Amino acid sequence: MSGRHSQQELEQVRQRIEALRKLINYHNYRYYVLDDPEIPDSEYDRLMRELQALEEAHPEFITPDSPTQRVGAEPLKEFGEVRHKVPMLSLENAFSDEELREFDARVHKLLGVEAPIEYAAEPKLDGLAVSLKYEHGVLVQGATRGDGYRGEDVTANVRTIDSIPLRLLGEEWPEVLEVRGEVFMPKSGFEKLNREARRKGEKTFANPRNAAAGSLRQLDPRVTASRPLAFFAYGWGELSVERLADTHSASMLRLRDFGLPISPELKVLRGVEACLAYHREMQERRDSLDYDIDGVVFKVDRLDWQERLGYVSRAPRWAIAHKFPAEEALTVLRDVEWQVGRTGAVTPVARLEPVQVGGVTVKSATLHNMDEIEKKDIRIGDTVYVRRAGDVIPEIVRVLLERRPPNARRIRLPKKCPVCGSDVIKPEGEAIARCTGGLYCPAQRKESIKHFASRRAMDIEGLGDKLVEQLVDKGLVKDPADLYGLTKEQLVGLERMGEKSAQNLLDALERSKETTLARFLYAIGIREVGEATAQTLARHFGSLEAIENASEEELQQVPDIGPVVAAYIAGFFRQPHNREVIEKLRKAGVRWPEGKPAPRPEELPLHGKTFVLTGALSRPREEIKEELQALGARVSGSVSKKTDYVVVGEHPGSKYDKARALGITILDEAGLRKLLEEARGS
Ligand code: I6G
Repeated sequence: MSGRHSQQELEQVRQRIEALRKLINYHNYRYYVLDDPEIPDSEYDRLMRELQALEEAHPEFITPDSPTQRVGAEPLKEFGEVRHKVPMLSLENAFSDEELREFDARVHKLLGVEAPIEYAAEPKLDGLAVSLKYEHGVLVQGATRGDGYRGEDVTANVRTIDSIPLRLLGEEWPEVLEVRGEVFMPKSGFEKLNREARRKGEKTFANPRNAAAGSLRQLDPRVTASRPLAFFAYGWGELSVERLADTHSASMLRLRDFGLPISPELKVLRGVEACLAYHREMQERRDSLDYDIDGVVFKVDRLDWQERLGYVSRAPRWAIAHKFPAEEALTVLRDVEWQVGRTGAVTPVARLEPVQVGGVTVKSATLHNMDEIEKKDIRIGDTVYVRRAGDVIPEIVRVLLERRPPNARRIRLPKKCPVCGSDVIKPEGEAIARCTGGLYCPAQRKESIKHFASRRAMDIEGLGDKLVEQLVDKGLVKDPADLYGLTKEQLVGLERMGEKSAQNLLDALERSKETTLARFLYAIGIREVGEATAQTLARHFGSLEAIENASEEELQQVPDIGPVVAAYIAGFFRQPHNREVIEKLRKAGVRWPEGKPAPRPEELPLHGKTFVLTGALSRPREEIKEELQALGARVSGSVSKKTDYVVVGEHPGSKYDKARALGITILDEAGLRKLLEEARGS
């Protein structure tokens, strides 16, 4: 007997702990490596909680490779040094089709082979190369590439990356296995991280690569754990066996069987023309991938041939990175204009000498805010590098100082709002400057009315941006409630507005009065209250009155609402002006069912449905994803037999082919719109 527990009971606990760890590791593999989860998140969380509870009661059974032990280490003073037994080399680059053909010709010549060569191909991720060392199947060390011979010991940090297994699956792995690959930040995670940082007035990252590097090189692993990092293996270093397989591609599949994520785009191609076609395909699909890539890597697939080819200086002769042409261009910054948004944010927009960037003419670019302008030392008249990445707004990367003309002008934040003349303020420590005009400012008024009328808010059909601008400019509408007082006579006097369209608009206004609390909360434009937060608020409180009267502490009890958002909500309802507009709206007949809590997750119309988005879509992916998630759907990055719908834009890639092969329902954008409308019951 040992204390309160008999030996037999302890053995049972130990066995259950062991079984739970195995189960959790297996489900991690299904989720991160195969992207084909077998169980819902709630069930996974339940297994984790059970393991945590058992380990808390029996700390003697905790091992470092337990899935509960990802974040444990205390902050470091500095990183230790790791010597790479097998150097982490770099790759030679090809910048054109011609250079790739030359590489292939060289391989043929050195090997003395005439038949087409088989190459393993995969995208080159724009992340950070790392080495992960496993001994007896347990992760014992993580290191950066450093100078190729010595890197930094980032073990505590790589342990926090959920897709990196702490213990390998199965029993087939070699005793020592050093895996090499790329740590990166998915674009969706990067956007979310920056959105949060902006909301808190904190520093944002310039791009996913910087965000990944900044997150991995943190002395406090808890910070790394809070960042959405991911990992794909691309090769190996030290091995206690001679080989994992006879080819590179088969070796990669073995790594995948051990539980390590590899690129889903890995392919074996025969001959250089197939490689060039793959390069073109990946370039077309580049924007639709959830991670940044800057080219593709080709490796001679046969390992015996790799050995014969060997190395030159610091790069293998059997591999090459075929880079994409830069999506950056030089142009001149002609002027800066200031735009005023719905919440009064005064944002600088660069007016540029038109320039072609990656096949698109760019005339303007975002300058983000004054801090960015100062950090990059941008002046009017400067020659600047403009970057266009995917469907994001082009941005100015840096200035070519040697071309600065003597009359270059400093950019100054206007003291007065360019639209209404109210003071512009930039609170200490915040990056964003704001017009203090509130709804007195026509720009804020226009934007808040456009938002109020938009499809996902009050859904007032026929009230487009141009019409809102006319209504505000003519003084017919000062706040959203004024919309419901418009008369046919007033409308018919407007540009491009006949009797019929005026009547249609009045009918649409009438229809919009019947709404839901969540839509109404979203429509009134409280800062940081998007669709999802509005739904959570509505579900939690059930009535507008309860939200209006909630204290900041009570608001913080709602899932996902922190102190900043709680302060915005409470502040909004403290403003007499806002309460008056709400009262006016209610008097005009705007109504919603109250008292009833909104649906629970399992009652949402798309609960349990998995969607995959592919190809170039007409709206930002993040926006579509949020709409789907607000209706209860899951959005996944890859197609499997568990996928219910694949939404296809232009130039879809292999996900489309896979969906067709698996007989999964395929939707174009119109089909998606219809499905969303049906789900919303609108
Ligand atoms: O930096 C790299 C990125 C991707 C690589 C690499 C890779 O394969 C997909 N492969 C090797 C062999 C090396 N660096 C040295």
